[in-house]
Amino acid sequence: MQVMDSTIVRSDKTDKYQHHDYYNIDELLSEDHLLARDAVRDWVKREVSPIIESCAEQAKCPVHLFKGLAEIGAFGPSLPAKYGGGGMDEIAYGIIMQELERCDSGLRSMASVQGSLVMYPIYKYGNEEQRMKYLPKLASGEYIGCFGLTEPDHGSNPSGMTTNVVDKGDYYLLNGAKMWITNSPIADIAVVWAKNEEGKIIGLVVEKGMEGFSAPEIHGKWSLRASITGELVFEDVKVPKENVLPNVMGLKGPLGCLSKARYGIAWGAIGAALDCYDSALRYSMEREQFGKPIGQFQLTQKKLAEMITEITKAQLLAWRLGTLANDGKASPAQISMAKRNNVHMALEIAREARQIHGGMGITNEYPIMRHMMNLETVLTYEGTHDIHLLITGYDVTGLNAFK
Ligand code: TGC
Ligand code: FAD
Repeated sequence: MQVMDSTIVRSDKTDKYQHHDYYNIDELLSEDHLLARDAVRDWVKREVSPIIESCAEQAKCPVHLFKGLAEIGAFGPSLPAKYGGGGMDEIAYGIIMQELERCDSGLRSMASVQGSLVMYPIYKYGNEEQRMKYLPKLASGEYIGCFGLTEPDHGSNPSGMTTNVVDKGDYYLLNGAKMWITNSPIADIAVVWAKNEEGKIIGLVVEKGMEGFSAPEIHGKWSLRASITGELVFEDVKVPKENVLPNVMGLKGPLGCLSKARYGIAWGAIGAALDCYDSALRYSMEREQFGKPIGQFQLTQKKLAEMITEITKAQLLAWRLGTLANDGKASPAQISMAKRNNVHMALEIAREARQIHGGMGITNEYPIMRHMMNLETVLTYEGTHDIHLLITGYDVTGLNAFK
């Protein structure tokens, strides 16, 4: 059982976040969606909001929260209950990610990686033995997982990866390195993508403690500071053959997981935007200059009105994507459009909200700079802003800019 790091400080400030639903989008949600959202919001306000600034300031991942995240059903909300998932639909998954990222993108990352990038591939591409071995432990937070696709020399272009396996009869010999891996230094298992001797990409579950496997931490991040990031280094690691995910081969394996996680980010980023908007709206009522609240000036109103307009558009995009996903009809390109639009929207809103807060906007009194810095990562990981644009470009023209 992980206990809270004693250097993390609990603030006595109250999380005053109010619910903003300009287009009555709640009416599109079911009772189950609303219950799931309220449970996550209550937990976040109670357990995470009071410590998140301290975690970010000290670059400490609140590892003790894995169990709590499991209890509120944040790991694999739309995976089958038989394997420890929530058995809910894709909109419930989205709304849970939104509530987590309303607090911090790093908190949402903890859940995205565990549910969509570790549990999902084991569920989708693994055999029954692998599912029963790993999924319940991941769902309960007993195991922490990570996902290794990116390499030092292959980020946007994972098909160029050089991490590789050689068949040694009863095991595979794994060599190579992965870079920028969320949770790697604290992970019990890593879902790793590597090329076999035919140059085909396969997925393997690498376990902590295997000889030749290490996961050093990457330090010095000014973004996603409450999330831990590291490398994965494989030096002649003997991976038993039963750890290979048997039901997928090729880049579509990891990209299929990314579709799941990018979908969650399309919802999650709205949470960060809502938190910035909420703070800016309240501040604009409280802060007076020239004898009146700054919210009374037309230029402040323009900012606030544009913020809620963009948030509302993003909410509708996410909701429609959710209904398509529930019918199994959300295409990777549609997911790319929503991830790209909603993350960029959130980053722009964080910048406008910072201006409304004036000098106070750069302090840790308000969540704005933390969200803004986090969103710089969110704009880049899971496919950069420009890569998603090129995916849309390919989809509408049929012409592939990557080849
Ligand atoms: P391409 O030839 O287009 O595709 C190869 C195969 O994959 C299929 N496919 C997909 N399948 C499912 N979902 C998707 N989103 C898919 N996109 C493509 C495709 O149909 C094809 O299948 P098949 O059967 O024909 O073999 O591949 P390409 O090499 O040209 O690459 C295309 C490109 C550039 C779009 C792709 O490489 C890409 O998306 N690059 C971005 C890399 C990326 O997003 N990396 C993310 C790393 S993980 C991460 O950031 C986690 S952050 C975690 C946290 O939240 O903390
Ligand atoms: P590059 O691919 O080198 O891109 C640099 C710039 O070039 C970008 O602006 C990009 O858009 C542009 N560019 C590249 N190709 C093209 C092109 N064809 N046309 C136009 N522009 C182009 N990865 C994992 O596998 N697992 C994780 O858990 C994970 N977690 C992460 C956590 C953090 C905090 C960060 C920062 C990253 C994480 N990543 C993870 C890696 C992330 O997915 C990559 O950073 C991302 O895919 C971009 O790769 P890169 O950083 O190598 O940038």
